[in-house]
Amino acid sequence: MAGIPPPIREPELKYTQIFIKNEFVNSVSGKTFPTVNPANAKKICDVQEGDKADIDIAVAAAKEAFKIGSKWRTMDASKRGSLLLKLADLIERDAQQLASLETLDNGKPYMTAFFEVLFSAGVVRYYAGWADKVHGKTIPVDGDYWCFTKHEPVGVCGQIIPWNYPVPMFVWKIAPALAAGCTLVVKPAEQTPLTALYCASLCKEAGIPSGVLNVVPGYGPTAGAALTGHADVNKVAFTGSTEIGQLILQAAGQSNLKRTTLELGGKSPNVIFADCDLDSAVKEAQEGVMVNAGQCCVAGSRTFVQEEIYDKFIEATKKLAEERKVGDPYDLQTYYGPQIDEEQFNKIMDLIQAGQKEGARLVTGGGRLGDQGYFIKPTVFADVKDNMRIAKEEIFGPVQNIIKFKTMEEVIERANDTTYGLGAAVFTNDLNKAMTFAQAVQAGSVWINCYNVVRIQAPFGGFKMSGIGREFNIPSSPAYGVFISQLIRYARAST
Ligand code: TXE
Repeated sequence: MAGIPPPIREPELKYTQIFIKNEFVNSVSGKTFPTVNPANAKKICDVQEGDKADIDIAVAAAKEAFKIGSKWRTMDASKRGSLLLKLADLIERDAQQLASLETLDNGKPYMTAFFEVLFSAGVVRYYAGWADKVHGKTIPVDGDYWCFTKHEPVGVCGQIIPWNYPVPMFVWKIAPALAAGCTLVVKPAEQTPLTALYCASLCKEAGIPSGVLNVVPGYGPTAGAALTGHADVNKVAFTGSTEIGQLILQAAGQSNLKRTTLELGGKSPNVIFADCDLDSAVKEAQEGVMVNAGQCCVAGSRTFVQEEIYDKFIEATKKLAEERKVGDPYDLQTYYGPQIDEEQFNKIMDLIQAGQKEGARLVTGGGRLGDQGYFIKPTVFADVKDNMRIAKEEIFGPVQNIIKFKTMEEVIERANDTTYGLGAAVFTNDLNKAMTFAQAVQAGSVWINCYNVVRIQAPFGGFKMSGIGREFNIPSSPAYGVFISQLIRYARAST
């Protein structure tokens, strides 16, 4: 595509160690772990494996950097903003390298990775602007007094990120914290440590002082748990499974009542009314679930289709799924690549089999693609019932479940009949229907005639067991917390 530099199929592997106090160091234990290319299941390289001892050192460094009078604490807020602007420029400068590395370590198509890197630079730039605009209030209290509020950075933030969007997740977590003046220890997912370490080197190059940002790759139950249970960590921001989110909340309670932001799983409903623009709804609904090989927290994994257009919708969806190009992620035409690892691959295949056993109609796909790596064919089920496992559990794979419905009242109840509440969408040309659904559905983001529109200026997060708190906030006290808001978007004018 014009304007995009070509991918580097064998990007240089410069950073494979733990990043503490602006230096790359080996783990205390001397242990390493392999990171694997999911497109061929071969080891890319070994990475230093952080554990409790390394987390302790990293937290101590972050605590030191946060001390009153430290370089970071005395830096002008506007200067923090300018460092973030520099970081955004560096991310853009190295977009080709970062995207190539992401494709290698994660398996996502290079084109997607490239745009995610550019998006991430934009996120950093957005927060650069916030650094000197976090204002307090003056409050006319009763009596001979005046009162003002001042926002303070929370302190040492532990940031635990998943593997599905490694660069965006890294910047979503670090940029608001740095803008607010916090210090950080980041634990990237064990499947995808390479781009986080590369970004750490860019933070150093941008001039972020020593100890402010530390990155400790390692496993969840060891390095991750050490971070969440640490008494000197003031906040943990986590994106991952609901199951681990529950553990993190427990660890926060048992250690020091650290604040937590949790962005967890979903089983998002996408409701297609008969009066929609059918072609657009078919395309958006499928992309809403198959993007990133289905490894997306807001994936619209329950497609409710009104009975009048049910058969037509299935036919068009099948055709589209069979046209999708799945395979080599370095090929610019590839729509999606492999699943992240064998565990995720097996989980998805197990759910596909459960769907068949429980009586859903397999319209297309349903199996492995090729004989190496973790590729799965675009899979579509029809006649899915609400109580089937594929309609209840987060699949996190390229599996679209089509469910028939008749009326608005019925579909609202069924859409909300889940423990999750991350995303939801409605396709209709009737504004009343769109607004009725948008207000009744329990979800942090509601899309109308579009799907998966995520913008840095709007809050992002879940209802119910999809999480606590919102991304795209500034972690300062007292003004941050749980703000429940609904995001309603009109991306396309209906004609
Ligand atoms: O997630 P985990 P996994 C969902 C999706 C997927 C399932 C399992 O359904 O199939 O979760 O994926 C760290 N203390 N999502 O196993 O385990 C771990 O090292 C502290 C949705 O990859 O939640 C990694 O850095 N940390 C999701 C991060 O948590 C721990 C994205 C996520 O891993 C830990 C990913 C512990 N005890 C998966 N155990 C989304 N919301 O987008 C693990 N970790």
